[in-house]
Amino acid sequence: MNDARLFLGGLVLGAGLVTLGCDSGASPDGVISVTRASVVVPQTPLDGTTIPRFVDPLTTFNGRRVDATATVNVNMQEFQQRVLPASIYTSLPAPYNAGTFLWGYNINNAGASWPARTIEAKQGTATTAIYTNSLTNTHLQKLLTVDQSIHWADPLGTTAANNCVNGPPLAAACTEPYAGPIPTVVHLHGNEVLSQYDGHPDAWWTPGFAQKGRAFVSNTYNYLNQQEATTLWFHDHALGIVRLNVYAGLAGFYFIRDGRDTGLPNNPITLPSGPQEAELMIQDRQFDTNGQLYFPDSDNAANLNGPPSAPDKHPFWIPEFFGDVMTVNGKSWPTMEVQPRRYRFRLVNASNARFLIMQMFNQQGVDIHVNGAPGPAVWQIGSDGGLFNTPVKLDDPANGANACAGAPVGNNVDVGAGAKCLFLAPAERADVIVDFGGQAGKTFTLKNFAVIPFPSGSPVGFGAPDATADGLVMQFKVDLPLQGTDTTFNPAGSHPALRATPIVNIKTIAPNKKRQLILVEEEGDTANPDGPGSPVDDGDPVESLINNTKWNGNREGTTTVVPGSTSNGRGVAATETPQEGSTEIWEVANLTGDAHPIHIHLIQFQVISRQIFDVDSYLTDWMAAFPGGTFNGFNFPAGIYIPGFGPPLTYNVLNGAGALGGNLNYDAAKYLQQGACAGGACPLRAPDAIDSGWKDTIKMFPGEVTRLAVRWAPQDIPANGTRAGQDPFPFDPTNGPGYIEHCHILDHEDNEFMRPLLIAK
Ligand SMILES: [Cu+2]
Repeated sequence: MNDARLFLGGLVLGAGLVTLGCDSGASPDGVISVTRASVVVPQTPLDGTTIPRFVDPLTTFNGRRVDATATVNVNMQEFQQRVLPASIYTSLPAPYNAGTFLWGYNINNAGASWPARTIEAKQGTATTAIYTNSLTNTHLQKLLTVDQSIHWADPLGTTAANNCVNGPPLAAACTEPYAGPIPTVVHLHGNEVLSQYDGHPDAWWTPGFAQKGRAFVSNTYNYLNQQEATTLWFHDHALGIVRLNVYAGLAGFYFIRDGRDTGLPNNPITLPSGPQEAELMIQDRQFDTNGQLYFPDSDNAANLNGPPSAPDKHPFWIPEFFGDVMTVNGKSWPTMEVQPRRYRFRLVNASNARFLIMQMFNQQGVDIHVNGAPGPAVWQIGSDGGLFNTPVKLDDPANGANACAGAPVGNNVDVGAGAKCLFLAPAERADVIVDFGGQAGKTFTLKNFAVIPFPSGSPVGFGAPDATADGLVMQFKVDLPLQGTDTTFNPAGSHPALRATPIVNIKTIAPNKKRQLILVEEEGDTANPDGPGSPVDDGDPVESLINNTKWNGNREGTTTVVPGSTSNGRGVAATETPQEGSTEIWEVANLTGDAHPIHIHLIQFQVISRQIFDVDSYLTDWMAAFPGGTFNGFNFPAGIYIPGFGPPLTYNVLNGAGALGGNLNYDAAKYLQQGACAGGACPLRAPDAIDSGWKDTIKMFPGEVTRLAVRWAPQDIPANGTRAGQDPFPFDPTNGPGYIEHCHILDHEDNEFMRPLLIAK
C-alpha cells in the first residue's frame, strides 16, 4: 500500500497537490484520533497465533446441497457458528460461548450457515429463488462499521442529505457509524441472467422492504441456468457495504450441473463425486478476544491493516482487509480426512482482498516436490465459467523447487510465479483434481505464498509474526481406508474428455468495438491535507477507479456526467454500453501498483493476451491531456490530472488505435517497449493455461495491459452464431436496471471501483 511505485505517490509528485485536489485542506485533523477497537463496541483483537490449528474437520456439503430444480427460499439472518476451535469459546461468557455471530443464508429453513448450503442447479431447468432480508436487531451490526462517506446503499438518506461523498470537510453526520436497517441484495456471481435478477448494487432492500434501492424490482429471482456446468457462487452485493456483508458470512456456492457433469458416481466424465467432491471457500478473517469478527475501522494500534488511509475523507474505510486467520468453509485452519484416491475440489477465493497462490506441502511445510517422495499431484480442470478443454498440471516438479513460492513481482515484470500454481484472486474459482493415491498415512498442508497486498507487498503475513505468516491454509490427512478401487478421471492417464465440445473460441471473432480503459488509484498527497508531515494521508489510497470514473458517472463533486454516458434512469450513467450480440476487445491498462481482479457481470469472457506497459511514460502523457477546470472547489490547471473526471479525452471519440474510452492510444512505440524489451514491443503473452478457459473475473497485474475478448452473448453460441444488434440471450439484456463491472477486491468495489454496464439494442 505504501509502495513508492503506487500511482500518484511516486510518480506525480510534481502534481502531488492535485492528487487530493478535491481536498481543500479545511478538514480538521484528528477526525478519528480516538483509539477505537470497533467504533461502537470496543474490541480487542485476538492474536491469531494463539488459535490452535488443524483442530476441526472441514465442513462439507455432500448430501446437504439444495436442489434448485424446485423453488429455493433464502432467508438472510443472524446466527452463531463455531468458526474457531471449541477451546476458544468454552471459556467465554454467554452469548459468545455459543459461537461467532454471523450473517448467513438460511435456505429452505434448514438453518443458516457460513458458507451457505451449496445450491445445485440443473442446466436447462430454471430456478426460482426467493430472498428475504431478516437482519434485524443484530449483534454483528455494531462490529461492522458502515462508512457513510462512501457511495453506498444509504437507506436513511444520511449520506445523500449531507453530501458525504464529496468531503472533506465531512458533516458530523457523515462520520457517525450507521445504525439503521441493514440493506442486502444477492448476486449470483458468473450467472447469465436478466439484470433485474442480477443483484444490482442499487437493487438492495431492508428488512420488511422498509427501504428499497433505486434498482430494486423484486426479491423473487429467476435463474435460467442455461450456461455451462460450472462453479458459481452467490454473495451479497449491496452498494458500498459488500465488504462488510460478505465478511459477515453472506456467501455460498451455486453449482450448475449438466448431463455430463452430473455430480453422480456414474457421471460420463468419471469425475470424483460424493464424498470425493468438496467445496472449498477460502477466506481470511480477524477475530476479537470474544471470538467475534473483528473488522478494522479505526486507528487502534492493534489493527493489522493500519488505520483508515484517508480518514478526513473516509473515516472508517481501509483500502484492503487482510486477516490473520485463514478459514475454509467457515472453519479456521480445518482438516479434511481423505482416502488415498482422487478428489475433486471446487474452490473459490472469497476473501475481501487476499490473493492466493497455493501449493500442496508436506506436514512440516516442506516442499514435497524436492524432499522425499512426491506429494499428491494437482490438476486444474476448470475455471470460473466451466471446464477446460484438457486438464492443466499444477505444482509440476518440472517447474522446479518452490515454483509457487517464487516471489511474484510487481510493475512491468511477468507475474509468472503463480501461473503454474493454484492461483486465485478474490472471486476467482478453480475446479481441481488432487490425487492422494499412494499417499496413505501421510498428512499434507495447503500453503499460500501470495504477498499482501498483491504483488507489491512483502511477506504472506503482516511482517511481524502472525498466524498467516507461514501461509498454511488447511490440512489433508490421508488416513481413511481406500474403499474399492479408484476408477475416476485420472488426468495423468487416459481419460474421457472433460468437455463434449471444445470451448467456443471468441478471441478470433472480428470485434465490433475496441475499448482502451485504465485502472487508476487516487492517493493522498504529500503536502496536504492534514498539515505538513502528517503521517495519515501521505501516499495512501483514497479510492481506485475504472477509467477515472466514479460509480454514478458524475465528475468529481459535480452533477455533470462524463460525456458519452447513458443513464439507466435510476441514478447511474454508463460509458460501457455494448450492443447485445456484439463482440468487443477490452484492453485494460493497470496504472496502479497492485493487481486487481476485474469482474464483468452477465457474460463469461476470454483472455487474449497480457503485455507489459510503460506506466510512467503513459501517465506523463495521459495526465497532460486533462483540460483543467474547477471541481469540488479546487481549480485544476490544464495538463494536471483531475481525479474522478473521467478519461481525459472524449469517451466516444475513437483514439489513434480505433478504441473507445477517451484515453491516449496505447502507442506501441511509446508505451509498450521498455526494460527487457527495450527497442521492440514487449511480447504479447498468451494467457497462462489456468486463464485460458471461460472467465468472469481476471487478475489485471500492475504495469500491464490485459486484453479480453468480451462477447455479449451466452458462452455456448458458436463463434459465427451472433451479431451486433441481435439478442442472443434467452432474455432481454437491455431490460431492467443493467449490469456492472468492478474490481472484486471488496474494499475497492465498495469505494468507487465499480461502473455500471448497460447493454444496448
Ligand atoms: Cu482492486
